[in-house]
Amino acid sequence: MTGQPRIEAVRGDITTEHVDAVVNAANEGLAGGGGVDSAIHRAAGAEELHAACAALGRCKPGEAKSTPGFKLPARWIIHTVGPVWSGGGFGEEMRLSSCYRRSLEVADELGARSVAFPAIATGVYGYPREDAARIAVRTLLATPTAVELVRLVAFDDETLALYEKELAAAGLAGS
Ligand code: AR6
Repeated sequence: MTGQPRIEAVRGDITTEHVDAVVNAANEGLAGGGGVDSAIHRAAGAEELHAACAALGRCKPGEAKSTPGFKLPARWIIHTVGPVWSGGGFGEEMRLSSCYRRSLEVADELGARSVAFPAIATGVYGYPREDAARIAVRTLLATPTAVELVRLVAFDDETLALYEKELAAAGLAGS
C-alpha cells in the first residue's frame, strides 16, 4: 500500500540515525568527498563503502542508487546526487526535487519503511537553504510511497528552523 509518510525534522548527525535507510548527498562519481558524504563513509567503513560505490558506477544529478549500510545503524544507504547551484536557471529545482522523489522510490524498492535525509545540495553544492527546505518538504508530500517515516536531519539550527517552518506551512507539526 502506498500513502504519505509522516515527516519530522530533527537536529543531528545522520550517521547515528536508527532508520532503515539514510540518504547520502553524494557526487556523480560516487567517489566519496566532504560534508555528509565523508561522515557517512567514515562511519559505515570507508573501504567497504568505497568498493560498493565503485561497483555502482556513476550517478547523475537527481538520480539515486543504494548500497548496504555496513557499520551504520541503518541497513541501507541511498546515494543521491544534488545539483550544483548555478543561480537557479539550470534545472536545479527539478533535479533537487528528483533527488527526494527518486530516493523514496529506491527506498520502496528496498522495502525500507523509515528514511533519514540530510539537506541535500545545501553544503558544498551551494543550494539556498530556504528554497531547498521548501522543495524537500513539498516533494516528500507529493510522492506516493510505502515509506512510513521520513526524518529530515538538520546539521545546524538554521536548517532545522527552515524545516519546521515548511512543515508548519504544510499543516504538519514539525518534530
Ligand atoms: N549529518 C547530517 N547532515 C550533515 C552532516 C552529518 N553528519 N554533515 C554535513 N551535513 P554537503 P552537498 C549537512 O556539503 O551540498 C561532498 O563532498 C551540511 O551541513 O555534505 O550535496 C560530496 O561528495 C549540509 O547542510 O553536500 C559532493 O561532492 C548538508 O549536509 C558534495 O559534497 C549537505 O552538505 C555534495 O554537496
